[in-house]
Amino acid sequence: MQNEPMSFGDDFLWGAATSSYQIEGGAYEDGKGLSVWDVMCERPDAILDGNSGAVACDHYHRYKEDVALMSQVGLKAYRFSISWPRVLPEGIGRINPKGLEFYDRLVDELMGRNIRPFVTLFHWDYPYALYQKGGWLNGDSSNWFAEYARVVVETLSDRVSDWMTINETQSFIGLGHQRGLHAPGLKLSHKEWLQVSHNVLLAHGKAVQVIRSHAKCPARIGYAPVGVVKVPVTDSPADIEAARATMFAITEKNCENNTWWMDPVFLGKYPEDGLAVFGKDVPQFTDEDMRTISQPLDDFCINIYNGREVRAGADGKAEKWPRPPGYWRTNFGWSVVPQSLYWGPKFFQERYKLPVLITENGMANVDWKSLDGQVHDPQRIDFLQRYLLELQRAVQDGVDVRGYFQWSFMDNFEWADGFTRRFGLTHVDFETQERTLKDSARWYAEVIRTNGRALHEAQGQSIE
Ligand code: IFM
Repeated sequence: MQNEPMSFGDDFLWGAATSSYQIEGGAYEDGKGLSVWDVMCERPDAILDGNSGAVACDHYHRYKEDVALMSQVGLKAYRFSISWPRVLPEGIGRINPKGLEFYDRLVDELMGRNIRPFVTLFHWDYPYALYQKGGWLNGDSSNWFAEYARVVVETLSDRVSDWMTINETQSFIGLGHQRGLHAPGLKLSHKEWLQVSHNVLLAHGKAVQVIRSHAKCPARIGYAPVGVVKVPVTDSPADIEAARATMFAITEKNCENNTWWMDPVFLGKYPEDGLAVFGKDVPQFTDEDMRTISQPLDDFCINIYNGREVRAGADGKAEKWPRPPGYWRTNFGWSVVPQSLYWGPKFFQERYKLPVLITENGMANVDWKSLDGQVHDPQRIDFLQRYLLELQRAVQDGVDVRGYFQWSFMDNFEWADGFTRRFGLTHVDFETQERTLKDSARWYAEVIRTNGRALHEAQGQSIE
């Protein structure tokens, strides 16, 4: 008799994620202030299809229906973010009670359906009023974030115990402050965006201090950077070492690395190679700054979508594996590398030694409603199945993975790509706001119901 494959822990958190600007809409309602994304979307040519998140999925008004769908899928956890300018229209100072009430109701609705809320404080919709004061370049920006964190924590922490400070530092700084593609659309010099990165890391640390000191129930806190994952082409020790070494190296003057964003937070210091590569552009910092940034965290939260295959070259040095023509990619052009959910968690846990939560993973697909009224998305099912089997392999090999949040619970506003990229388990008709659970949502429901055992079946057949 075959042994049953080892399953995820009984308390494994099967979840899905969204973010405020991408789904809420209600951009000009109930006293919300402007965010940098509201303003960015006004710029001609900033958004691929010319749309904005002003209405998005209208979740601000339809959250009950959405939470009911989450319950139908059987989600155990739901990760969402708070819109800073909805809560503090000018970013600091005056509180908007109606904004806070929305999140209050959302949390109650989730808890009423036994779905554990995971709150992200910042997923990119920065208050425009603060941007006008210099935004993340301003020396006070970390204190502004701490003030905002305190307002949210005081309101929600009697029920919420899971917090993430900031989502994908690399993306909103790289795309928004270095390359000008995302809000606020800046193309800063290396010196300036590195100053932004330091201020953001300080903001993270100060928010952790605020959560620890103000939370009404015991808090678990994380921070959700992008995982820039390297996977070895074979299981040879040389290829594995090549992947590990490149995953934790900084060789280029850009945001696309792990350690500049993680070592300060988890190890209390900037990486030596990064200090050398960025050289004179590195901002001035003190020991006190590093102590603030490296507040102890409970979970290693990480967003992983893909990876890059690496091998040990003939001279022993790591090199990229040349991909064959026609390598598989999603509708966003992102490569499909399921092993990233094995090697990513494994390498990160080796280095940072915390339980792992996969806080985003998923794919953009070409999904529409078929004549039968259903949304058939076999590619997404295949993608998720392959990735989750790799995650399970990591668990089997002893990596302490506690949860997985699919991105995204529903189709939404994909930033500069507007509504052209559908990442959801739930199809949203953006004209009528009709929601339809996709085939992948039903499949995921079965994975959740069986705590992962359904991953081992393909079209009714065992794939063991
Ligand atoms: O939609 C984004 C999300 O806001 C951050 N992580 C990647 C997703 C897909 O691009």
